[in-house]
Amino acid sequence: MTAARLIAVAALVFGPVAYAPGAEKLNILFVAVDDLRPEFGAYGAPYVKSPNLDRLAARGFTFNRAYCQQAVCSPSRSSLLTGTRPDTTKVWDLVTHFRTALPDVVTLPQLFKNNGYFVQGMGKIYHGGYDDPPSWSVPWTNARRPQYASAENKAIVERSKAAAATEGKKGKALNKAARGRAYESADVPDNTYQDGGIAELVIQALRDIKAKNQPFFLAVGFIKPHLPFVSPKKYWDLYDPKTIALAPNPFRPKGAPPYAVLPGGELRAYHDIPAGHIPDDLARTLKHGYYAAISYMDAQLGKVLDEIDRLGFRDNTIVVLWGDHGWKLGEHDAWCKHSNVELDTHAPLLISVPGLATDGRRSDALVEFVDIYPSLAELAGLPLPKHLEGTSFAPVLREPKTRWKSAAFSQYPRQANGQRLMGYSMRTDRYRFTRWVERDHPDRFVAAELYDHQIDSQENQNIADDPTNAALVARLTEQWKKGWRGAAPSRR
Ligand SMILES: [Ca+2]
Repeated sequence: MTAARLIAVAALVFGPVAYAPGAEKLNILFVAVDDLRPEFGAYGAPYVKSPNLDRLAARGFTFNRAYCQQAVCSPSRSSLLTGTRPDTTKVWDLVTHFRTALPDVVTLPQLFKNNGYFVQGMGKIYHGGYDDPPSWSVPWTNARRPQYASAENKAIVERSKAAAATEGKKGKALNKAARGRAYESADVPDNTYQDGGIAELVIQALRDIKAKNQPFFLAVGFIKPHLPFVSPKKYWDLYDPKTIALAPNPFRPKGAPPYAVLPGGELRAYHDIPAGHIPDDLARTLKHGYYAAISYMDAQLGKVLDEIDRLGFRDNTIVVLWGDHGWKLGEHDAWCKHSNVELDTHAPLLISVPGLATDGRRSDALVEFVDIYPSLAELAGLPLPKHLEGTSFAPVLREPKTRWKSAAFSQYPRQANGQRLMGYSMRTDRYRFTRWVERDHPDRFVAAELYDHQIDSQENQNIADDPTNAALVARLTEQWKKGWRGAAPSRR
């Protein structure tokens, strides 16, 4: 009997063969979720129905305090996928490709491809139309679906498109103006919308991969709960709108510069959304739609996890899931992302690793999305490229209370008072400390924000200018100047 046969027989008799380092390459299922903030079951919010995210957390590991490097799609994703920070990718907006500044960078999927993996991407991985062909073994694919299913929204889109055309808008500008409502509940099957189509593509891809007998890295990008909050009615029906609580702090952080938090222009691009304060009834409908969109995406994730189990991949596949940044649902009288506040920079990160006893464990360690690249590489036993700017969090998975990073860093650019600014934000165990500087002269200080999470977890009161905090601000400024390099854990 051959060794392979012996193992197969042993597997039949004793159950799945446990992963032993070096014996077999671990597969990676890499799941990106667009605009998912850490408000669902696994993050202590049981009123959001997320049985499959919670299932992943129960079999894996939950990072309570993971931070994106810039709270908007492309900058966050470009940073995560290259393992470098926005000041290195030079991607601070939605129109720049990271290959402009980093033409030869080896991305995370590309590293796996270069090391003998079959690497495939589907759905929203890189932002919008900015694909990266060197990342994949086969061309990236997507499930194209109409954005809306309801006759009402389709009619609104047609009307706004016609109006925009008479204003002389063309091409991208025309498409941008053709928006329906910010939400939709339609009695339609899951695969009417894109994420249902993605789940079908992924299931087929996993079956095809099963036949290849090659380790795989499969990147899956779900686009909900990104705006518009469209999902089948059955997911809306999981919630009673009367029980949906509105944000407890509908005001801007007191004492913060006016540009620190903006009202959320992205939401206002949708039909019938007022420019100023969102009335309570509409706010409740929007939150209802956001939660329903999470539940819809969650059900698609469940189909993928079921297929992983059915095909016998569970015991040799790392599953990692991240939301690309946080979101404000009326907190600070604001909506969407696009800032340095905790609600925008704090994002979900779940991972299950065969062979590590991660089941249901969690950690308060400060980790950054730039750490995901070196972590997956280390867990799969691949060599770490030299260009990386994060630290593998594998030691935290082994020991959740391990002494870890002293801070996590995010940033956000702003145009204010005719000046180009960059806010560099540092989250320590207790504080969020942000310094706004001139973008073209980072040594020129403009303003500071300081929030004490021990007494102000919602960041409602900027205490940077309080004279009694002068020594604290001086100490945090010193730490801030050392930046991410100064915050790295010492690894034995
Ligand atoms: Ca996003």
